[in-house]
Amino acid sequence: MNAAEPTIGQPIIRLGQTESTNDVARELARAGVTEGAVVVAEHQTRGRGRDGRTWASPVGGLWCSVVLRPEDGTALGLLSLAVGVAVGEAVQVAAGVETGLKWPNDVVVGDRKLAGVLLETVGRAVVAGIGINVAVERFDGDLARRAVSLHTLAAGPVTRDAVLDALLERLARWYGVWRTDRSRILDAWRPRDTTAGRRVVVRVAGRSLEGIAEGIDDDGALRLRLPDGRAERVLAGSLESGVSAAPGV
Ligand code: BT5
Repeated sequence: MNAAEPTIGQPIIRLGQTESTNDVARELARAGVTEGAVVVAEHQTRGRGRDGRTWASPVGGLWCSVVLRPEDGTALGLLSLAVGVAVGEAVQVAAGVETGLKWPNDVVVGDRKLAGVLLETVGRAVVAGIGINVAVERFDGDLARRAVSLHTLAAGPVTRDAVLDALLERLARWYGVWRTDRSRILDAWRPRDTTAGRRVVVRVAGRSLEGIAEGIDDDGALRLRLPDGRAERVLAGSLESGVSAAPGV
């Protein structure tokens, strides 16, 4: 660790079952817990994604939330990209598995989702919720073909603690980068981008936009080329799955 890096992982609060580690971390943040506090649960009964979506959180996954207290509350879009990069690197360090990123911060292997990130603000604090399918034995419904668990990809055994250790170390590093030199986040994110050049459908504020993804802007917004040739910048939204290669790509 160097001087620019904050400490992430003190304290670590370990729970058996809880509704959502983000809710517990939000309460702790409101109560004044120090930056770097982490909540981890074995199982969440109401795990959530963005925009009220459900996050399946059975035993075997790493479900955790980290309290951050950034001095500067702007550029949270880039912070969320930085967390995605940290998750990808942690998975590589702990399990030797290469991952890609799907804007804004799904961590994917091929077209399957391995991990997700949910950033929420609580006053001036930020709670970064991270879900990684480490050893999830079974996914129900749609997820059976859209999600993937690390234990099926890694060459050897992978434990939740090994992934957590690597994650906290990588988060400290990338949070430090976010505080000091944001352009490096873009340099790390862009080579992992799995959607650049592909035809995508983006859900944004209740409507669907279709176009060709053209990577991300310097502030982390998605650049989309619409069918009529116009360029659109999408600051917050989500890519629907089922992206396909664009003609000629
Ligand atoms: C996310 O939302 O990807 C953010 C997920 C954050 C989960 C963590 S776990 C710890 C902390 N506590 C919480 O309550 N949440 C955080 P979003 O981009 O909206 O993606 C949600 C979509 O991912 C769902 O609609 C499903 O299609 C898919 N999904 C749900 N559970 C999944 C799983 N376990 N693995 C892969 N995909 C999943």
